[in-house]
Parts: sequence; structure tokens; C-alpha cells
Amino acid sequence: MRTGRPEILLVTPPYHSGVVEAAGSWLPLGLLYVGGALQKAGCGVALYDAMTRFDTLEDVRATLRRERPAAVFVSCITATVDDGIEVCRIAKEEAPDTLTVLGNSHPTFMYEEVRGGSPDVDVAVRGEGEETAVELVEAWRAGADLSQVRGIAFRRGGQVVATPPRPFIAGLDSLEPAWHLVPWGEYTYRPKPGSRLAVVSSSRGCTQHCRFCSQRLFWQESWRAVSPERFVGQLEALRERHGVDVAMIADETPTLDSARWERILHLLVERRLGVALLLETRVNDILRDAALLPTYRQAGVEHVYVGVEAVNQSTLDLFQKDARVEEGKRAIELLNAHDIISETSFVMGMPHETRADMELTIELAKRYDPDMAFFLAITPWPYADLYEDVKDHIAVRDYRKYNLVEPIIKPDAMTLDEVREQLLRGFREFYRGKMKQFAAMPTWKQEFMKALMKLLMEHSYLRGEAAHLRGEMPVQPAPR
Ligand code: B12
Repeated sequence: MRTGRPEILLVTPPYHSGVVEAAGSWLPLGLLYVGGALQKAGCGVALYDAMTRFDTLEDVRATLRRERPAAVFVSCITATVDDGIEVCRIAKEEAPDTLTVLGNSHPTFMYEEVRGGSPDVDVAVRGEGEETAVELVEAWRAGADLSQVRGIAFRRGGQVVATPPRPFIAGLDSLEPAWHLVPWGEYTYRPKPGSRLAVVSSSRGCTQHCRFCSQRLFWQESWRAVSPERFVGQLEALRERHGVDVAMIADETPTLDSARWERILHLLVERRLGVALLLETRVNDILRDAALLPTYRQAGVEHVYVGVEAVNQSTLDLFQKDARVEEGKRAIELLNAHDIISETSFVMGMPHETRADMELTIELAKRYDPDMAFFLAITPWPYADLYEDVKDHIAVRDYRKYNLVEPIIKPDAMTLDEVREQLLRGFREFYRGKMKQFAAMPTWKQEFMKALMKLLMEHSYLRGEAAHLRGEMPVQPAPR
């Protein structure tokens, strides 16, 4: 982190779920967008990525004491909100006049809880952050009435005041993250030793209707895109100026507009950037693009996550997932056939699910045959549609556990420990099968898979599973 006294310090909560952190260190793109807008408006900004540095709350305190920022801007999803509030508490303890601001999905929806429940958070920013952050800082500097700033919540006279929502930013091309604040040497994609990893955004929004997710609600079913020229230009600049050679596209659905996506791919092929791309998209878009998949590969797309989420049609219907089981399977086959790493996840642990259902999911996951599969615990974000359906089955209220790893919902016929056991069994069985397929994979994929699995087994919450996978211990079939 840069030293010197920043007016505004952008901070990630020092939270770890022990999953994705094993594979890489991921820069906080949302905060960098906010930082870019604040800098453009003339504010002094610095970045403190406590999460990536694996700092403790005591390290956070030492940093705040040293940096003495006038304002602390923290990004929080549900799992990280308690640690985000802790950062604000420490900031207030160190200097009571520090302005403390929380943004991202949890404060967007739960601003009453956040703002009403914690005296240490001055403002919750609701929704897209760039314009709101700039107006907020201007009003705060001027000592003006914050109720003029759209898209925030703050406390006045013991009441939480929520200002009207702010419309979405019209032209995404005008936004530029504060890339120069990033200590690039700290961001790497571990399966590729020596690589430099960026997180980038080519569009914002989600039009899917999954009841368990928060993104559709956050973006209010809208979708806006950066132009192909601007997006590819940004990647090119990251390659040239900062040596980025792997980039994760943060979008929910970068492929939604097929003409735009095709243009992006063609520009990438033309410019031969040498940047490997990791992305997430919809099953249906992969099916639509079957003939275009060789171009994906030429453009640098190496890894695609598709959300099939659940393998039995009744569960898919319950989630209102707009994809049929067979389509998910076909999308994975296509990715595999085009030498792209395919990844998907299977969400388990709904109230009606039984051990037998979960065993079926694990079996079907093997039949789907993605290169990588994650078995996740269904997690009811308190603002997602799913919450109402499952609220009577919520057994865990600690937000730090809302990370898709720890079971939160107790199914009628299972204990939480039994759900956890099935999730781990899913990993164990799936990856044991995968290891047997290594020899048939192209060399690069084989190397990648070995490196990634080693990282997951040694550095993620799956650590304890390594011994089972190596076959050192007999794996007991789960008792019925
Ligand atoms: C990149 C990413 C990560 C990175 C995070 C890097 C980082 N430090 O930010 C990594 C890979 C580490 C990660 C980890 C996890 N993630 Co994640 N991640 C994403 C992803 C794919 C993109 C986020 C992004 O960059 N978006 C682009 C930017 C521009 O948008 P944005 O973040 O929303 O930011 C805007 C606004 O929210 C706002 N804003 C954001 N922060 C702030 C702060 C302030 C002060 C202000 C004013 C405004 C503001 O302004 C920004 C610009 O407009 C999203 C899904 C998605 N497509 O968004 C999931 C997502 C955010 N992750 C999620 C989850 C659950 C996790 C994990 C718990 C998963 C796990 N089991 O490991 C962990 C938590 C680990 C941790 N320590 O945080 C969920 C959160 C669900 C929820 N509502 O709580 C999401 C939505 C995925 C999903 N569909 O469920 N993740």
C-alpha cells in the first residue's frame, strides 16, 4: 500500500472463506471503480486490500493508525459484513471523526440493519458506487445535508434515513478503475506460477431469475455493457502497463449480447494480447456459441464457469433456473471438446433434500463431467427471494458463515453435519474420478488441473480431504 496521508482509504475486510483464495489473489474491482471516480473528482485515494494480504484486525488497526485517512470506504458482501463493520469500529477508535462508509451487496439491501445496528458505520451506499461516492464526499467535505445524496442510508436523530435510489450510470465506457493504486506484484493466479492476475468488467447486470442469488436484485434485472473497443483496449493497457497475463471477467453474463461478444472475441484474436481469460456465463450462451468456441479459445478464453447449480429438474425448477439439465450437460461437453476448462457448481441442502437426493446429485455431477465441480451449501442471503421460502429452516445466523461452504439451512431429514459430510463427499468422489481421467487430457489442462487441485487440497477448506483423495485412507461409503 502507498504511504502518505490519503484522504480516502479503500479497504477490503480481512475475511477468508478458504475457497477461492486458494486459487489466486483477486483485486477488489468494485472498490477500484469507486476509487477511480473519486480520484477523477480530485480526492486523494489509496487502497488497502487487507483480505489479500491476509492481515488481521490488529494489522488493520496498525495501518489505520499509520495512514490516518479522513474517510474509510469498505466493500462488504454478506459473509464479510461483520469484519467490514469491525474495520469501521477500529477506524472510529483510532480517530472518531473518520467518515466510515460501507458499500456492495449487503449494505445495499440491509442498510437498516447495518446503519441502525452499528454506531461505527456513518453511511451505507446502496447500489452502484461511483457517482454516489463522489457526491457523498463532496457533501461531507462541504458539511452539507447528506439527504441530498441519492443512493445512501445514514442516521439522523436516532432514525435511519434512506435517500431515493440512484439511477444506474448511463455510459459504462466513461468509467476507469484506479489501476495505478494496485500493487500488481501481489495479484497472481496460483495455478500459473509467476502470472499476474487482474479482475476486469465488461458489463454489469443480470437478467436471470435465480431465487437464491442476489445479483439480479442488485442490478434490478438490467444489463449494461462496455463497448468492445473500450473493453479490449483496457485489457491491452493492463497487459502493456502492468504485465497482466491472466484476467477474470467479473461479469454475471459477459456473453449476453451475442454481436457484442463476438466483436470482443474478434478484437482479442486480432490483437493477440497474450492474456488468458477466465469467465462465467450461462449454459444457453455456450449452446448458442457452439460454432464460435474455437474463437473463444483463440481469443484466450481458458476457463469457463457455467452455473448448472442443481442437477435434478425439480430442484432446478424450484430455483427457477432457466436451463434444463440436458442443456447444462451439453454445454460442459462443448467446453471440454474445445479444450477449455469447464467448471460448474452444485448447490445442495434445500429443506426438502435428503441424503439420497444429495447422493444422486453427486452421481449426476460425475456424469456431467466438468473439469472442476464445486459442491456448495445453499445460502439464504437475507434479501434474496429464496429467503422467504426457507426462513423456517435457517439454523445459522452468523453472517461470517454465509460463504457457500458452511451449511446454513437444516433440511427436514438431515443434520447440518450430515449436509457438510455430503458436500465433502461430493468433492472427494468427484475429484477421485477426475484424477483417473488426467492421462486423457491435453498436457496443458493436465498441468493446470494438477496445480489447481494441489492448491485446493493444501490451501483451501478442503485440506483435510487430501488424504482421502490420495487414497491413504479408505473412503467409507456414507451410511444410509
Ligand atoms: C470477483 C469476485 C470475488 C473475488 C473478490 C475480490 C474482492 N476483494 O473484491 C473473490 C474471488 C476473492 C471472491 C470471493 C468470494 N465471493 Co465473490 N464474487 C466476485 C464476483 C464474480 C465479481 C465481483 C466484482 O468485482 N464485480 C464488479 C464490480 C464493478 O461490481 P461490484 O463489486 O458490485 O461493485 C460495485 C458496487 O457494488 C459498489 N461497491 C462495491 N463495494 C463498494 C464499497 C464502497 C465503499 C462503495 C461506496 C461502493 C461499493 O460500487 C461498485 C461499482 O459500481 C461476484 C459476482 C458478480 N458477478 O458480481 C462474486 C460475489 C460477490 N461473491 C460472492 C461470494 C459468496 C463470495 C465468497 C463468500 C465465495 C466463497 N465461498 O469463497 C468469497 C468471499 C471471500 C472474501 N474474502 O471476500 C457472492 C456474494 C453474494 C452475497 N450477496 O453475499 C457473489 C455476488 C457471487 C454470487 N453470485 O453469489 N469473490
